[in-house]
Amino acid sequence: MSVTRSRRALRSVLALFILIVPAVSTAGIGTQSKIPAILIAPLPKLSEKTEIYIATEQNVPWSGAIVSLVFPPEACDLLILCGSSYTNCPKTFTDTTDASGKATFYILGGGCWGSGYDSTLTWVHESLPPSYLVQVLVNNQLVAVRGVRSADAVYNIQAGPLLTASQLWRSSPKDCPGWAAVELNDILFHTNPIKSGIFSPCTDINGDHVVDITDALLITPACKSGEHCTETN
Ligand SMILES: [Ca+2]
Repeated sequence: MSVTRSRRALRSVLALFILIVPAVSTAGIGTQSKIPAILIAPLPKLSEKTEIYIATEQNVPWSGAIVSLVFPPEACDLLILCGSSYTNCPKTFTDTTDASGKATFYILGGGCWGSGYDSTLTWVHESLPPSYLVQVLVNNQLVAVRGVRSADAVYNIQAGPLLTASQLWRSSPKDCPGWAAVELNDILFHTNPIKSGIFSPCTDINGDHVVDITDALLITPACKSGEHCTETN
Protein backbone atom coordinates (compact mmCIF):
# COMPACT_ATOMS: atom_id res chain seq x y z
CA MET A 1 0.00 0.00 0.00
CA SER A 2 1.60 3.23 -1.12
CA VAL A 3 -0.29 5.56 1.08
CA THR A 4 -0.11 5.35 4.78
CA ARG A 5 -2.88 5.03 7.21
CA SER A 6 -0.67 6.02 10.02
CA ARG A 7 -2.31 9.37 10.40
CA ARG A 8 -5.35 7.48 11.45
CA ALA A 9 -7.24 8.71 14.41
CA LEU A 10 -6.61 8.17 18.02
CA ARG A 11 -7.98 5.00 19.51
CA SER A 12 -8.81 7.23 22.30
CA VAL A 13 -10.17 4.56 24.51
CA LEU A 14 -6.70 5.02 25.83
CA ALA A 15 -6.76 7.48 28.56
CA LEU A 16 -4.15 10.15 28.50
CA PHE A 17 -6.11 11.53 31.36
CA ILE A 18 -9.77 11.61 32.05
CA LEU A 19 -11.35 14.94 32.47
CA ILE A 20 -14.73 16.46 32.29
CA VAL A 21 -14.88 18.84 29.41
CA PRO A 22 -15.77 22.22 30.81
CA ALA A 23 -19.15 23.43 29.84
CA VAL A 24 -19.02 25.41 26.64
CA SER A 25 -21.21 28.45 26.49
CA THR A 26 -24.58 27.52 25.10
CA ALA A 27 -25.92 31.03 25.31
CA GLY A 28 -28.14 31.66 22.36
CA ILE A 29 -29.28 28.10 21.70
CA GLY A 30 -32.04 26.17 23.39
CA THR A 31 -31.57 23.32 25.80
CA GLN A 32 -33.39 20.97 23.45
CA SER A 33 -30.70 21.36 20.80
CA LYS A 34 -29.12 18.05 19.84
CA ILE A 35 -25.48 17.75 18.85
CA PRO A 36 -24.34 14.13 18.41
CA ALA A 37 -20.82 12.84 17.86
CA ILE A 38 -19.50 13.78 14.43
CA LEU A 39 -19.94 10.88 12.00
CA ILE A 40 -17.57 10.55 9.08
CA ALA A 41 -17.43 7.84 6.41
CA PRO A 42 -15.31 7.10 3.35
CA LEU A 43 -18.35 7.46 1.09
CA PRO A 44 -21.23 8.77 3.19
CA LYS A 45 -24.63 7.31 2.41
CA LEU A 46 -27.90 8.81 3.52
CA SER A 47 -27.64 7.31 7.01
CA GLU A 48 -24.01 8.27 7.42
CA LYS A 49 -24.55 11.89 8.19
CA THR A 50 -24.13 14.19 11.10
CA GLU A 51 -27.45 15.84 11.80
CA ILE A 52 -27.39 18.71 14.27
CA TYR A 53 -30.61 20.15 15.61
CA ILE A 54 -30.49 23.71 16.84
CA ALA A 55 -33.33 25.13 18.90
CA THR A 56 -33.78 28.74 19.87
CA GLU A 57 -33.73 29.75 23.52
CA GLN A 58 -37.51 29.37 23.36
CA ASN A 59 -36.85 25.77 22.25
CA VAL A 60 -38.43 26.01 18.84
CA PRO A 61 -36.52 25.03 15.66
CA TRP A 62 -34.01 27.66 14.65
CA SER A 63 -34.15 28.14 10.91
CA GLY A 64 -31.30 29.86 9.12
CA ALA A 65 -28.62 29.43 11.79
CA ILE A 66 -25.13 28.93 10.41
CA VAL A 67 -23.57 25.81 11.93
CA SER A 68 -19.83 25.22 11.54
CA LEU A 69 -17.80 22.15 12.47
CA VAL A 70 -14.16 23.06 12.93
CA PHE A 71 -11.65 20.19 13.01
CA PRO A 72 -8.68 21.67 14.91
CA PRO A 73 -5.15 20.81 13.74
CA GLU A 74 -4.84 17.85 16.14
CA ALA A 75 -8.01 16.17 14.87
CA CYS A 76 -7.42 17.20 11.29
CA ASP A 77 -3.91 15.76 11.30
CA LEU A 78 -4.73 12.46 12.97
CA LEU A 79 -8.08 11.71 11.41
CA ILE A 80 -8.41 11.06 7.72
CA LEU A 81 -10.54 13.68 6.03
CA CYS A 82 -10.83 12.80 2.37
CA GLY A 83 -11.34 14.91 -0.67
CA SER A 84 -8.82 17.63 0.02
CA SER A 85 -5.15 17.99 0.77
CA TYR A 86 -3.78 16.52 3.98
CA THR A 87 -2.04 19.86 4.44
CA ASN A 88 -5.35 21.66 4.60
CA CYS A 89 -5.73 21.93 8.37
CA PRO A 90 -7.72 22.98 10.29
CA LYS A 91 -10.80 22.08 8.26
CA THR A 92 -14.20 23.66 8.59
CA PHE A 93 -17.55 22.35 7.33
CA THR A 94 -20.56 24.66 7.29
CA ASP A 95 -24.29 24.26 6.77
CA THR A 96 -27.35 26.39 7.46
CA THR A 97 -30.24 24.99 9.49
CA ASP A 98 -33.41 24.27 7.54
CA ALA A 99 -36.97 25.04 8.55
CA SER A 100 -36.89 22.17 11.04
CA GLY A 101 -33.73 23.51 12.68
CA LYS A 102 -31.42 20.87 11.25
CA ALA A 103 -27.99 21.26 9.74
CA THR A 104 -26.70 18.18 7.92
CA PHE A 105 -23.13 17.19 7.17
CA TYR A 106 -21.75 14.43 4.97
CA ILE A 107 -18.06 14.32 5.79
CA LEU A 108 -15.69 11.98 3.97
CA GLY A 109 -13.09 10.23 6.06
CA GLY A 110 -12.31 7.71 8.75
CA GLY A 111 -11.10 7.28 12.30
CA CYS A 112 -12.20 7.61 15.88
CA TRP A 113 -11.45 10.65 17.94
CA GLY A 114 -12.19 11.19 21.61
CA SER A 115 -13.49 9.01 24.41
CA GLY A 116 -16.47 11.07 25.48
CA TYR A 117 -20.19 10.98 25.03
CA ASP A 118 -23.04 13.42 24.85
CA SER A 119 -24.80 14.35 28.07
CA THR A 120 -27.45 16.78 26.95
CA LEU A 121 -25.37 19.56 25.45
CA THR A 122 -22.19 18.74 27.34
CA TRP A 123 -19.56 16.30 26.10
CA VAL A 124 -18.36 14.35 29.15
CA HIS A 125 -15.87 11.63 30.15
CA GLU A 126 -13.36 12.84 27.60
CA SER A 127 -9.68 11.91 27.53
CA LEU A 128 -8.64 14.63 25.12
CA PRO A 129 -8.35 18.32 25.87
CA PRO A 130 -11.40 20.25 24.65
CA SER A 131 -9.26 22.16 22.18
CA TYR A 132 -8.49 18.89 20.36
CA LEU A 133 -12.14 18.09 19.73
CA VAL A 134 -14.36 19.27 16.90
CA GLN A 135 -15.61 22.73 17.70
CA VAL A 136 -19.31 23.27 16.99
CA LEU A 137 -20.15 26.89 16.26
CA VAL A 138 -23.57 28.43 15.77
CA ASN A 139 -23.46 31.81 14.08
CA ASN A 140 -19.74 31.92 14.89
CA GLN A 141 -20.27 31.26 18.60
CA LEU A 142 -18.76 28.11 20.12
CA VAL A 143 -21.61 26.11 21.65
CA ALA A 144 -20.15 22.59 21.98
CA VAL A 145 -17.21 20.28 21.37
CA ARG A 146 -17.59 16.75 20.05
CA GLY A 147 -15.62 13.60 19.26
CA VAL A 148 -15.63 11.87 15.88
CA ARG A 149 -16.88 8.39 15.00
CA SER A 150 -16.72 6.24 11.88
CA ALA A 151 -17.27 2.70 10.63
CA ASP A 152 -13.56 2.88 9.89
CA ALA A 153 -12.24 2.58 13.43
CA VAL A 154 -9.33 0.18 13.18
CA TYR A 155 -5.91 1.33 12.11
CA ASN A 156 -4.19 -1.86 11.16
CA ILE A 157 -5.44 -3.84 8.19
CA GLN A 158 -3.69 -6.78 9.78
CA ALA A 159 -5.23 -8.35 12.86
CA GLY A 160 -3.39 -6.05 15.21
CA PRO A 161 -4.41 -4.36 18.39
CA LEU A 162 -5.50 -0.80 18.59
CA LEU A 163 -2.67 1.65 18.76
CA THR A 164 -1.59 2.89 22.09
CA ALA A 165 -1.76 6.59 22.69
CA SER A 166 2.01 6.92 22.59
CA GLN A 167 2.23 5.02 19.31
CA LEU A 168 -0.46 7.10 17.86
CA TRP A 169 1.15 10.38 18.64
CA ARG A 170 4.46 9.20 17.30
CA SER A 171 3.01 7.71 14.15
CA SER A 172 1.08 10.65 12.92
CA PRO A 173 3.30 12.15 10.23
CA LYS A 174 2.01 15.30 8.68
CA ASP A 175 3.83 14.77 5.41
CA CYS A 176 1.71 12.33 3.42
CA PRO A 177 -1.92 11.68 2.55
CA GLY A 178 -3.96 9.16 4.52
CA TRP A 179 -6.25 6.38 3.36
CA ALA A 180 -9.53 5.48 5.05
CA ALA A 181 -11.12 2.09 4.48
CA VAL A 182 -13.82 -0.04 6.03
CA GLU A 183 -12.51 -3.56 6.21
CA LEU A 184 -13.07 -6.84 7.96
CA ASN A 185 -11.18 -5.71 11.02
CA ASP A 186 -13.47 -2.75 11.42
CA ILE A 187 -16.48 -5.02 11.33
CA LEU A 188 -14.92 -7.36 13.88
CA PHE A 189 -14.02 -4.41 16.06
CA HIS A 190 -17.60 -3.13 16.16
CA THR A 191 -19.30 -6.51 16.41
CA ASN A 192 -18.33 -7.42 19.96
CA PRO A 193 -19.53 -4.22 21.63
CA ILE A 194 -22.75 -4.30 19.64
CA LYS A 195 -23.41 -7.93 20.51
CA SER A 196 -22.51 -7.55 24.15
CA GLY A 197 -23.76 -4.03 24.74
CA ILE A 198 -20.53 -3.24 26.55
CA PHE A 199 -19.69 0.39 26.09
CA SER A 200 -16.91 1.16 23.63
CA PRO A 201 -16.43 4.81 22.70
CA CYS A 202 -15.48 4.17 19.09
CA THR A 203 -18.57 2.01 18.53
CA ASP A 204 -20.90 4.48 20.22
CA ILE A 205 -21.39 6.01 16.81
CA ASN A 206 -24.03 8.55 17.78
CA GLY A 207 -22.32 9.41 21.05
CA ASP A 208 -25.30 8.76 23.34
CA HIS A 209 -23.34 6.53 25.77
CA VAL A 210 -25.14 3.38 24.69
CA VAL A 211 -23.85 0.86 22.18
CA ASP A 212 -26.83 -0.70 20.49
CA ILE A 213 -28.60 -1.40 17.22
CA THR A 214 -28.88 2.30 16.49
CA ASP A 215 -25.12 2.50 16.21
CA ALA A 216 -25.01 -0.65 14.11
CA LEU A 217 -27.47 0.76 11.62
CA LEU A 218 -25.43 3.91 11.22
CA ILE A 219 -22.36 2.03 10.05
CA THR A 220 -24.01 -0.87 8.21
CA PRO A 221 -23.87 0.78 4.75
CA ALA A 222 -20.13 1.36 5.02
CA CYS A 223 -19.49 -2.13 6.35
CA LYS A 224 -21.49 -3.71 3.55
CA SER A 225 -19.82 -1.81 0.77
CA GLY A 226 -16.22 -1.84 1.99
CA GLU A 227 -15.76 1.82 1.26
CA HIS A 228 -12.49 3.67 1.07
CA CYS A 229 -11.29 7.17 0.32
CA THR A 230 -8.08 9.14 0.36
CA GLU A 231 -6.72 12.50 1.22
CA THR A 232 -4.91 14.26 -1.59
CA ASN A 233 -1.42 15.68 -1.78
CA1 LIG B 1 -24.90 4.98 20.66
